[in-house]
Amino acid sequence: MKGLFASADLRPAVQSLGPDAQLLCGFALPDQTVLLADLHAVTQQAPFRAVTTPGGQPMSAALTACGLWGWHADRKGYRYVDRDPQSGALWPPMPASFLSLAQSAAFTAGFGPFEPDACLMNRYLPGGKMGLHQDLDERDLSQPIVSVSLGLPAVFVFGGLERTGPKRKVELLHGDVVVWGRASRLCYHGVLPVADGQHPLLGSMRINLTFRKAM
Ligand code: MD6
Ligand code: FE
Repeated sequence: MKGLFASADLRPAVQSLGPDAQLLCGFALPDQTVLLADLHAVTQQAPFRAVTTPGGQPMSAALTACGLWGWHADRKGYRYVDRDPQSGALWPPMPASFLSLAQSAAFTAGFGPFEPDACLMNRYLPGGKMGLHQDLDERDLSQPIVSVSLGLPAVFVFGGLERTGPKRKVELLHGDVVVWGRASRLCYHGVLPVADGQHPLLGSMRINLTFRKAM
């Protein structure tokens, strides 16, 4: 999709996606070097892995996590687990760079103190997508979701509290951060198939970090 704006530099710094939902354009860019180094270290300890949904379908995005809780999907369902099912070890600690980025993004988007205890990481290869869903496995829905996009661009679809109904489509570029909470906390959202391409730092992939207060 050709974006609405001719160049990333011409986008407004903040775009509203609805009540209590904001796109902070390029918010993570000043920290990208340390974020990518920490991402590399965390995914050495807990590598991206393919997961299968409870319905038995492979998810097109590969998954891993850091922080106290990681989100896992298998035949038994979706749930937060405190250990990496692949290694049996605790999930790697959330790097300080991740935590401070998530907290400053939540603050900038108008939320109070954000104390994420889970960072889910998804790796999309070209063609990878995420169907329309709500994030509702967290026990604490009073805290927002902070989502950081790295690598290849993707089109994010953001709807309302019902699966049907109007949706916004917005392109997420490397370094963009989306924050949604309160009135929008349970909004349906998804990611259209990632187009083929090469990102100068990440190559042929998109990585999304989502921060939540899970428990
Ligand atoms: C995105 N990700 O990749 C949006 N939700 O931009 C999600 O909505 C998401 O990556 C639940 C679990 C993992 C995710
Ligand atoms: Fe989600």
